[in-house]
Amino acid sequence: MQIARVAYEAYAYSKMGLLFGPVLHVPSEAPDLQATDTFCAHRPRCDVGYTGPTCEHFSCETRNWCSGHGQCTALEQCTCDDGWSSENCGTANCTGLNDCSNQGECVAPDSCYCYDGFDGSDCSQPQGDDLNAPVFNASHYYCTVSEKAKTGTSLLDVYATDADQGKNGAIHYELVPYGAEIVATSYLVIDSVSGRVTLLSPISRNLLTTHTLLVWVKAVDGGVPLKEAQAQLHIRVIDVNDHCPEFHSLDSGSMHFVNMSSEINTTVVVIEVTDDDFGDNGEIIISFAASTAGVVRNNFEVDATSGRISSLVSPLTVGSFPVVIVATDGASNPCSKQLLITIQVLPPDVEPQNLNRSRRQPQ
Ligand SMILES: [Ca+2]
Ligand SMILES: [Ca+2]
Ligand SMILES: [Ca+2]
Repeated sequence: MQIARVAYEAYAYSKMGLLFGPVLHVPSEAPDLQATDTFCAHRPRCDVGYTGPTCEHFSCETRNWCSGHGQCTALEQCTCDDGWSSENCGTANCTGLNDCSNQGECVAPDSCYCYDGFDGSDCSQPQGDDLNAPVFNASHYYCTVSEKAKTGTSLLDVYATDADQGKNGAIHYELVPYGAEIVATSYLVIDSVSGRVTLLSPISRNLLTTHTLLVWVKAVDGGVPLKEAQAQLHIRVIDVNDHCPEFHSLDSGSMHFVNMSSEINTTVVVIEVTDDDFGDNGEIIISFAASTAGVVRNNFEVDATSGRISSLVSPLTVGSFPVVIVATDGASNPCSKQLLITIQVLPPDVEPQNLNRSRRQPQ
């Protein structure tokens, strides 16, 4: 908490005007200090209009950050890009289009969005009948993507046409969940004008219940009422081997007892292993390590799939045997994990059940 104390003292001194350097535009009240605060968390909230680690930079916060159409050149002062005006640069200029003839919205410089019933670049014309629905160039679109593909990766382009003119023939695209499969639309985004589908975020394959995402894509025209068409997107997600086998239930060095006179095929222990990948990447082969002693191999075997270790002969060789278990997945770039256990073969007069019980419940 030393850093926290220093940070707070710096804040307090700044309020008393005892610090030299840039003027700090911090608020009049001290910020709340939390027990787990770090220096960053102690950074004072800046007065409106200021930003930066010590609030030394001016901003155009109350000007909506210049609406993305200008530069903040002084405190709460925007210099607008060409075609934009007003204090916050949020007003587009459509004087070249007769200000949309007062029958539409100027949504960008020299770009009108006409109200229902009006059409044309300056919205001066009446909107005719919407005669035709959009038509996709395919009813199904397919693509494949790795679960490691990054945000912004382009997946495919959809395309539709509309035989009408003006607003009635102007198409925009939308993604629509396929029934209850809303998860697909959370990973994808479509450019409403170009129809390009891109990744909104990487797809975690092990969070999906199926390896193919299904989603509808709509093409919607600007008619009143509008007409639309639908096509189906099939996004096949390829699993990447990003998980290694993991051992469960057993600690490294755990000891397992079996009596030397046990029958052949007596279970000594079952090694539980999981792998969160899919297909071959999630398939697991369990084996003894290559270095396993011959006496272990002569007395025991491990089932590659179930992980069950059982006796091969009777009687068994008495002794304490360290055994390294290897779990390897089936990927082309396989991942392996190892676990050390000890198998102890007991003389005939000692019951392994009693030893296991005493280890689990020490008195
Ligand atoms: Ca149309
Ligand atoms: Ca794996
Ligand atoms: Ca995976």
